[in-house]
Amino acid sequence: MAATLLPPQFGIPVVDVSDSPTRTPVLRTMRLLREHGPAFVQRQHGNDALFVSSLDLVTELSDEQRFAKAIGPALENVREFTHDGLFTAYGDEPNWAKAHDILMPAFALGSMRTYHPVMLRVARRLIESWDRRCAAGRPVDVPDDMTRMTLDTIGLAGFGYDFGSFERDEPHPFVDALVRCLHWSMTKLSRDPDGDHAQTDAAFRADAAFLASVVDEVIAERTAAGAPEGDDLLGLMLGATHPSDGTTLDLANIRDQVITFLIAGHETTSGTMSFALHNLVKHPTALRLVQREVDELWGDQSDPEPTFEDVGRLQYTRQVLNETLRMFPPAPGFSRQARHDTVLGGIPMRAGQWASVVTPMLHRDPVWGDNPELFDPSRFDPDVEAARSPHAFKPFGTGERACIGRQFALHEATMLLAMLVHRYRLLDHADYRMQLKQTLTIKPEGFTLALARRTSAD
Ligand code: MNH
Repeated sequence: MAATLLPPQFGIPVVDVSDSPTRTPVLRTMRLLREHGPAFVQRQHGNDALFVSSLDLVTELSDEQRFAKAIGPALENVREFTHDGLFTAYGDEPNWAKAHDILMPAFALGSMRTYHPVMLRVARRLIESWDRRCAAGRPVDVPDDMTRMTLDTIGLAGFGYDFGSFERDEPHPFVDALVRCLHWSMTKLSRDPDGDHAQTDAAFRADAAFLASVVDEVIAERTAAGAPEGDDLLGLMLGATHPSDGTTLDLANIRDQVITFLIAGHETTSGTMSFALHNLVKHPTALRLVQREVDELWGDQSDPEPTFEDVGRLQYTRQVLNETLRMFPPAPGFSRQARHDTVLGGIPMRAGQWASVVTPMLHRDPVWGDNPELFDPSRFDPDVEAARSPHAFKPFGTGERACIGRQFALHEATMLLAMLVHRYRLLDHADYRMQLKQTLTIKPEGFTLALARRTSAD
């Protein structure tokens, strides 16, 4: 059934979607914003959510004096299995500031130097696996392999734990359980409140318990090895004291942080890589430009050894990733709540009331010009970017609760994308048509590529 338009509140359209279930809520919200935007209230089984998309409204919401991160209904559900871990902690929960202060140094740009060798090692696992596929003339499943790569990377770089995903035919069971937990968090939002959900909830609790058990194994492996030191995330969590009060994180919170980082550290980066490869195979001119950039660095070496500094030189490759994050932000929204009674673009808001930014629509605001559906990495030429409002591009959220792992993700993705483009001809053998899969984050479902090794003539 179609969504029902109700009388507006404060001039804002109200749309009831209770009777129009969908597997991709973000596409429905995008469609409703195109029709009724830049702000509308979506009502579902009596619960209202204010969605916004314009640069003006997002600029207001980004004002940290007036607004703060909100744990909206979707994150409340994720909180069921990550509690007060960094991503789902309320701003005033003591563990947020504590963990933030302890872990920040691990995410400064300089720390990427430490992670670089591990990221390279995992990138090579992916390449070995793709070489075998390539030799066998079999296509690769892009999102599955990107998930293998990013999970192994955060496991090894953050926690010294090897998921060994490329030695498995199926995804690591952690990934399956995680995807089901995220799916539960999303579908719980549109549930019929009168239905019986006992079985679904029991299955969710079993999955959440399994995630916790994997994490306990990760921690046990480290503590069994003796002194829990080390300058990776887990070492910091177990050993580092808070810079001002000298306390450490407690074990229950460490478990929540590890789950948080294993999730946040791989789902979105994997989606970014998959969408980026999609954009490149669909846009040969951009692909050529990436090839030119990597060839300038690595020539026709068959196994280049990308250095930390090389990754910083991959300016155009980075622009391809930014443009990909504009069109397909894998975390397609975030929520903000009023710190005190205020007015948002004419909409009165009470203290604590929240609004959700629909990032893919912000990224199609008129500030992006007349052809927002056009993939065009030159939008991120440094001078073009400098002339644009910083609030027009928010794939990593905003303010003090913005993504802590941004540099980590971009270093990992830039290096891998460059290595893949350098090594392979990417063949869109199935003429892939974009089919979004949403679990909370989004990915291109069923995207496969055929591969051939590049020769110097390509
Ligand atoms: Mn990440 C917060 C997107 C990669 C760890 N991340 C956020 C937010 C967005 C986001 C959006 C803010 C959500 C909100 O306001 O409610 N993250 C991304 C994207 C990528 C990404 C698009 C990849 C591309 N994130 C990573 C990686 C890590 C990570 C990699 C860890 C290694 N992210 C986090 C954590 C938070 C976060 C932790 C919560 C930070 C906080 O609230 O203090």
